[in-house]
Formats: sequence, structure tokens, C-alpha cells
Amino acid sequence: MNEVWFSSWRHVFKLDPDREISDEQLDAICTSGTDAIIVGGSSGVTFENTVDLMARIRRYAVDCALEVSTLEGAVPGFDGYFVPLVLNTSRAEWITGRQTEGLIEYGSFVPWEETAAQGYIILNEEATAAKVTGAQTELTEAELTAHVRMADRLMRLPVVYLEYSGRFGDMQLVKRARMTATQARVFYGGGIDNADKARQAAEAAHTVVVGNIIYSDLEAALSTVSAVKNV
Ligand code: 1GP
Repeated sequence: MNEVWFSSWRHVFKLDPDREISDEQLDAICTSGTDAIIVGGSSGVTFENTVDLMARIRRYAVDCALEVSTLEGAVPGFDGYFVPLVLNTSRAEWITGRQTEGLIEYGSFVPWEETAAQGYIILNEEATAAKVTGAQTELTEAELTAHVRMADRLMRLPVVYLEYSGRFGDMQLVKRARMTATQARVFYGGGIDNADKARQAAEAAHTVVVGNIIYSDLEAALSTVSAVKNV
């Protein structure tokens, strides 16, 4: 696997700029022992709320990356940048369309060494990202494998992101994706709301992303860090 700035990440918290988090809660997240914080969301992301959250996370030593999903939300100053390309949609604007528009505008300012494309495969039809992008979420194992090979071998993307946001996914499929990938890191995110699910996800994927539960049950969110690290 390529050595890149996120190669060692096993556990990541994802924070949504459009959601409230208190200083105490943010302190607990940033000092939890997680490997990194990814800032990103599927709706309501603006320059202002992204800068604001970045500045608050910046008080801590933890790595902090931005998932750039809108032009408005592209903010300088993060340690790293992810650019999602949705692989299981037929709508070209979500595969390379918007990303190209972003490059027309900001292409000369991109810190390429710290920027990585993510091949997103969205697998929960209820997720906002699936609805927004028109993702075809019902995939057989053969179809998933083809998407992973497309990302990993043909496109040489450094990350394959299996996104179940809001629902815990099929760990057999996730494991299959990880076994298929040869150079990409397989990220898994979706529905992790306790230590046991975090452990299962860590057994299946290279990197485990924990999001929503931060906002509803902080203690449960924090318990996922050691669960992943102990696998
Ligand atoms: C969302 O994959 C992340 O983009 C995490 O999902 O919010 O369901 O934990 P949850």
C-alpha cells in the first residue's frame, strides 16, 4: 500500500460543520486518541461553518482533513484534503463534473501532496449522499468488486470509501472490498454506534469512520476508539 499522509489512520471521527458541538464535546473527541478528524457533510456546508469548525479543531494536535464536497466549503488550512468521486452513480456531475468545476476555480491552489481522491461507493439508499447523487445502492458482490477494481486498479485512487452513512453495513461486503483492493485504503463509515460494531468494522476495513453517534451519544462514540485500536 502506498505511504501517504493517511496511511496509518485506523480510526477517524467525522464532524459535520452544519451541526452544533460544544467545546467540551469537541475536546473529548480531539483528545480521544482517534487518528484524525475529517470535516465533512452532505448538506448545509458553507465557508463560514467550515472555517469555524477548523479553527476550533486546530487547537488540538490531532490530524484534521477536509472532505471537499462543495465549492463554497473549500477552505485552506487543513492538514489534508479528500475529494470524493461517487463511483456508483450514472450522474456524471458527481463522478468528475463538480470536481472539474472546482479545479477550474481553485486548481492552482490545491496542495497536491496532501490531497487525495476518494472513490465513494454509497450503499445505503436512505443516506442523504445517496439521494443527492442518485447512487445505485443495491450492488451484488460482483458489482461491488467491479467498482473496487475500477477505483483501485484502473483509476488508481488512493481511497475506496464504502459509505453506509446512517446504517451499519454488510461487513462481508466490506471485507470483500478490502481483499480486492491492492493499493487503495478501504474506508468504512456508517451506523457505528457502539464498540462492538466499531470492532467488526475494524476487522473488515483499513480505516473506520464514526460520525452521527458523536452527536447523540458521546460516550458511545468515544468507546469506538479503543475498540478499533485493539483489533
Ligand atoms: C458518514 O461515513 C460517515 O459520512 C459515518 O457514518 O454518521 O453513520 O457514523 P455515520
